[in-house]
Amino acid sequence: MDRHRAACVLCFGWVAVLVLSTPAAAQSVGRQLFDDLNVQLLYVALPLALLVEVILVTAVVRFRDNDDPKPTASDPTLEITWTAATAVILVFAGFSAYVVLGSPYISATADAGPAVEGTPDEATTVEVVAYQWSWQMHYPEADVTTRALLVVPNGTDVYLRISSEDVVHSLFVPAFGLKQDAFPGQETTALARPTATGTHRLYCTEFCGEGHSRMDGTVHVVSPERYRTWLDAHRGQTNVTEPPA
Ligand SMILES: [Cu+2]
Repeated sequence: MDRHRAACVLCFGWVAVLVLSTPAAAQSVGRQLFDDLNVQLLYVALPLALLVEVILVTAVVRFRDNDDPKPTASDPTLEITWTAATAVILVFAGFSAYVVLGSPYISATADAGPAVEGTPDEATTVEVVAYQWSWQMHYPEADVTTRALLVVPNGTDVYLRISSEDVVHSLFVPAFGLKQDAFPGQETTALARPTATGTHRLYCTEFCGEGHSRMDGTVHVVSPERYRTWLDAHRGQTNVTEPPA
């Protein structure tokens, strides 16, 4: 009966972990990569954790009144098995992570450039300047400058060129799984490809002074048509805070 109950608890725990670990729907290609990796690693980690717990509990229960413990005997087969199994698991975890880290949507570098070089219409470039304590986004193609407002077209590569005017800041858009530091006098880059329209928050995630907690903003993912209309409506303007209609 006790064994039955333990099995029930284990099954329930398994389901609870799976349900609780299911993240909100990803809003960008990069975030989807992170979420998928998380699930893959979870499927490996969960059975392992359960196996270890079962062995532990079994050993504790079964040998709780053992007055005559025997020294551990060598068992080459068992040792080779667990070493090989561990190696396979580590290679799997390393390979999965490497594939994700190699994606330009996770680690865009200066040379990654707009992902679709030569076809600028398909990549939106936004120059993001962080300062104490807000964000300035500049859209070079229409000379639009916004304050704490990032408007991006859905389904398009958005190439961010990030820098800072004063101290170190960091741009964080959780819905995109995007986080990139902003340094004074140096440019960092990030690439995002939104996969759904919607409104999200962006934050500074590097403590940068007394106004740090106010250093947030909004991200509007809109259809390419609405994006175009919004951009044209504000051509040449600065300090735009009005989101697309
Ligand atoms: Cu900051």
